[in-house]
Amino acid sequence: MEKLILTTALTGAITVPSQTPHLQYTIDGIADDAIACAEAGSTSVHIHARIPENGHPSSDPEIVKKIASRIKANCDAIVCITTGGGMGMTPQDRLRGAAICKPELASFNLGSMNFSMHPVAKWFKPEDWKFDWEKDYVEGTKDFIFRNTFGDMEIFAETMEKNNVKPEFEAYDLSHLHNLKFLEKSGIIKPPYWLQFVLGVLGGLVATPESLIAMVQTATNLFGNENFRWSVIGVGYPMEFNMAAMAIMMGGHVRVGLEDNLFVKRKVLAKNVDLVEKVKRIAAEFEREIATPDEAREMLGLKGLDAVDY
Ligand code: KMH
Ligand code: ZN
Repeated sequence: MEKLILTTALTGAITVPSQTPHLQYTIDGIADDAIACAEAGSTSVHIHARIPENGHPSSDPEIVKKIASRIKANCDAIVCITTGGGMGMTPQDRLRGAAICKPELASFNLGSMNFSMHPVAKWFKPEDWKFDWEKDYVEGTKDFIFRNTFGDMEIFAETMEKNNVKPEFEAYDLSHLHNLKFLEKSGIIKPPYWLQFVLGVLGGLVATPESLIAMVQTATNLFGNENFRWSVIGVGYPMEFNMAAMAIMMGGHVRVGLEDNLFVKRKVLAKNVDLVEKVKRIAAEFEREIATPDEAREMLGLKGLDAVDY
């Protein structure tokens, strides 16, 4: 089996500071967290920006550029910049960071969906919220539609093509793979694909072995084994590690990180690096080596850090 591409998703745009003291949201905090994960063996880091003063998700390309630049100055990890952004951002807002920084990878979300975490709000008493924006933000996800229309996806595809940014396709359900097939048949996107199966979002496919096998099987049927590589994200604990263990056994790849899961064990809050170390232990038991960034660049056909614009 080929080496394991281990991606770490550091902050996302849904995890809020009150959920865990380990969520980094300053420029140096996020970048240094990424560097620590790279030093621990993470092949690729997936970054979202936050407003440094209060941790609110941000699409400010200048913040994104400062985070990506600090990471590049200190390690050779692949940087994947989000175009998923967060609640309240337009598709154009969401694209700015990737369009300006021209990273090797940027996320490309394959369909619209409900993307909610409102049940989390009931765990907090009013005085528990660290920042005044959090409660409304979390409760507001009850009515959040994560928009990725076919029109949006054409714009994402054109912008990434123009800036020589390879899409990391985020598929949250089986229909998203069929959407990618439609984009392929329309001549908008062409293989080979780097697919992230994102399982367990409230609004997407649940994170179970059956779901993962269905996603792999559907992708194989639609694109052919030779035309894609896949990685999996299990949202929440223990799903993150259940899916990781399956992917390690099946020859897939893995994403961990506080964007998707806060716990390294039941009720034990984790730093991102703790999640990386746990996946490394699981991979070691299956004798699956972790790919270096350059090995992953070779596997994914990435342009190299000399060609980015940050
Ligand atoms: N924050 C979610 C709404 C991505 O990075 O492209 C979507 C997301 C996926 O984070
Ligand atoms: Zn993301």
